[in-house]
Amino acid sequence: MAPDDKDDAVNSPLLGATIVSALVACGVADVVLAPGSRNASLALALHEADADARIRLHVRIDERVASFTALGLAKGSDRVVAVVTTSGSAVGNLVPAAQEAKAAGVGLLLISADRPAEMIGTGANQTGEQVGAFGPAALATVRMSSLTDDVTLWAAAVQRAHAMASGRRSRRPGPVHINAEFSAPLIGPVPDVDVTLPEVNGSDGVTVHEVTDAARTVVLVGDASRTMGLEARALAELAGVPLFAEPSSNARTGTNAIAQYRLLLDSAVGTEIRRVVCFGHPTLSRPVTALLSRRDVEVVVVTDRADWNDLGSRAVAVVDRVLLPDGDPEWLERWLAADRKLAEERSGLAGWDGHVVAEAVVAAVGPGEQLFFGSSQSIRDADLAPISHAPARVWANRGLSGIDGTLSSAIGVALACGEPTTLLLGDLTLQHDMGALVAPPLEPGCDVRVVVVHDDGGAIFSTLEQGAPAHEQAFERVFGTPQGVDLAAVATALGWRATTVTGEAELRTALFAPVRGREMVVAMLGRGDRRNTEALLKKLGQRIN
Ligand SMILES: Cc1ncc(C[n+]2csc(CCOP(=O)(O)OP(=O)(O)O)c2C)c(N)n1
Ligand SMILES: [Mg+2]
Repeated sequence: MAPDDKDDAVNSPLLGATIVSALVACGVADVVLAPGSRNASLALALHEADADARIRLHVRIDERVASFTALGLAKGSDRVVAVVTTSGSAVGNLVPAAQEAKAAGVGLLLISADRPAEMIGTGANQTGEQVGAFGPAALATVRMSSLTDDVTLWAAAVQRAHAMASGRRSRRPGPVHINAEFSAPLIGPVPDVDVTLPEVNGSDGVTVHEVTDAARTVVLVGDASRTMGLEARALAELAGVPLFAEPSSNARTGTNAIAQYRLLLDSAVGTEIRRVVCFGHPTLSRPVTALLSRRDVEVVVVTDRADWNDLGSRAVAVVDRVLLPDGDPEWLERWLAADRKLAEERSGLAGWDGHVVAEAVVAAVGPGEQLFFGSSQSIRDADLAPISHAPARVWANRGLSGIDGTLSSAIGVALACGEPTTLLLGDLTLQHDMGALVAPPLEPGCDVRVVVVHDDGGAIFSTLEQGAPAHEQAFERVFGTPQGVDLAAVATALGWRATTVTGEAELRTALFAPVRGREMVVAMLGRGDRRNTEALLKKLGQRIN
């Protein structure tokens, strides 16, 4: 204990034990702990609960790794997961995972041990403003103190926090703020304003939207849970309409899925779309955003969330379910034919690039396995890969599409599901979460294969405006950011089995072996051709008739 520590902690062991017991009573199964002094009573209570098999404890030294591991555990188990830290700057390291959890709607309990409030601002060691540390990322803050010894009150506080985290009390609980700013002049003639508002699902009951004519309709699925993905796929197949499914939609399979829909949206058949039934959170491409913003396209949003996604603000209905009549078989056949034709044209271009890696990974994982995609180019390359008819369960952090915490999240999914998990990600994304390469020897392990697309820098930026020749001088230093790291050597030093591959056959051989323990496959690529390849693909897609 620090000499400036004035608090009287006689009730602290009781508080720590009460919090842990209340977590167990609420049904929390996994807790991630980052050790410290202030949270010692929680650490001991958690250790005991783990020994009694009342919870599963995961200890991580880095709070950011701990919190993204908790995020992955929560996603994989579809349950609230707690992450426990000590006081001070430790707490701030939970912010990125909290932001992702907020955006993606994942239940986390962020439990920080703090000093008594009276010591804040005195200069006492490790005293900072922890209340409010998450800003808008946290749905609410519940406070507890060992100045009392009221176990009932403490337990109730944990239960309240759990109920809010789980979303049990409403679809998506949290404070809502409307801030209207009025500038002078404040009065004048009142203009006529004609607004059309979407039909929105209510807070109780299930809203069904019946579409009477499914002509020129498509089903689009962004990042989505397995349940939602299955629902979307079933709708498309029952109605016989094309299915556009992002890699983390859990719907990218079956007879109606159009593998290269993104490239076909500007083709002749793409311009004929008149209705999109949209599930999940589409984030991957500008052509999709443009489609959802088109004035000649009616958008119907299917969601179980109060904060639905309507990228182009064009939704005519926001509902729990949609009924579609039979679509036109010719419409579906035109899409399937366009997809086949584009695939043929692309096959002549195939070289060793990110598309080949993504294709090989998608083809290598199957039912009973988990597949996690990092942000950036890898998931977009997988969005053009052939449809898998025996897909794995798929995951990605698409709430805010960060490149942070990706390996931690995938390890969390692997720990939660207990199934072989493959992660496909870029080299910078991996380096952003290098701490997660540390495999704590006393902790539960998992089978995880990390496939790194090592093109030494951010390939995605070459495809964007900053990749144009005009910015060539600055590009490598401020966008490409090559780090020159031998990732296989780093992984090996931290106890991973690592292989480096430089061609497709080698990659497929490496992926063929079953996933056992912690293994990394580093696919060495160049970034040089990215911009031209993307431009060529765009052109090929536009020309398909
Ligand atoms: C936390 C966070 N910081 C920065 C970004 C911006 N960003 C998007 S992609 C990217 C580069 C990713 O490079 P890499 O992982 O190598 O993937 P590649 O583009 O090469 O496929 C960056 C820095 C982000 N999405 N998230
Ligand atoms: Mg890269």
